[in-house]
Amino acid sequence: DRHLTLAVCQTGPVQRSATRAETVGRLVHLLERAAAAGAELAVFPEMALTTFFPRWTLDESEIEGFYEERVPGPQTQPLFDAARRLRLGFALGYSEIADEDGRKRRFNTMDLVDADGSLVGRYRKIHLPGSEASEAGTTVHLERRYFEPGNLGFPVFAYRGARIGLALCNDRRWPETYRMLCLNGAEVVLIGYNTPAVLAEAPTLDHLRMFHNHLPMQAGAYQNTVWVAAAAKAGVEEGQALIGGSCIIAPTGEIAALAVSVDDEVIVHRADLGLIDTCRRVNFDFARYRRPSEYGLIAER
Ligand code: CDT
Repeated sequence: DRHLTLAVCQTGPVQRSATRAETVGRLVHLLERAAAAGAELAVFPEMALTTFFPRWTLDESEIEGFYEERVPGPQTQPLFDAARRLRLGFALGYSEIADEDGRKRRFNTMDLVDADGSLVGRYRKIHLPGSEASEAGTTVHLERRYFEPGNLGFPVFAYRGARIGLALCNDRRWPETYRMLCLNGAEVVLIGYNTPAVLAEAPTLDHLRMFHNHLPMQAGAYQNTVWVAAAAKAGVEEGQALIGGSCIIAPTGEIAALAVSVDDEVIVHRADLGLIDTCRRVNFDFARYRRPSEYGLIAER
């Protein structure tokens, strides 16, 4: 009888004027609410500490303050102290600046933190959407200007006896993300996202934004027999509307819990990890039925 009580800590917007201390304070409060609801693992959004700055074209001097040089740092320490006090681990998305290969490298990162506040593992976003420079007729989304693609693969980490994978925003739309995590043994996939409610390049798809949020996560959960817990940064941030729809999805593909606001909100579900085996018995006995020898093209192109 294996269970893990998951909490998704959705946040409302983080405006550019917000201080790190204010934002970290909001996250601590959400973690306290998650702990009070019995959560054993919580997930925060992508870039949870700052506004989604890739919506602007900024120069080097303007972007510095959006990145973390180390986590925990002086301003983020209260969140790690809260984890230890509450005995509740979490996944946190943030912008990372790392000294690697003799240069400064920037990644869109998510850390998994243990219930004692120590680092369990790190993921760096692989699928970076948007462009390097703003393009006429499209919603400005410059992740490719501000980040390099992740270089840590799709790692899976042990947490309280469960196997946890991490993914960030656009990663959730790609089947390869879930399959790689599944093949690495994931039982739970934690996701953070910042998703504009409308895209200038495709107004005819506006009514599908929430459908296209849930569709790939439900399919990813079902086809890979994993639990998915996904946290939005939602609401109107610097004049741009971001979707909510944070959710916890079972390996059956069912949405087990769903946020109803576009503000700070905690949703909780006691995830039955045994359901993974049931779903594997029904159809997805991967070792028995998959035919990797026929799938080579997927890794070639
Ligand atoms: N943050 C992030 O990856 N957002 C993307 C929007 C891309 S719009 C060019 C998403 O897939 O939701």
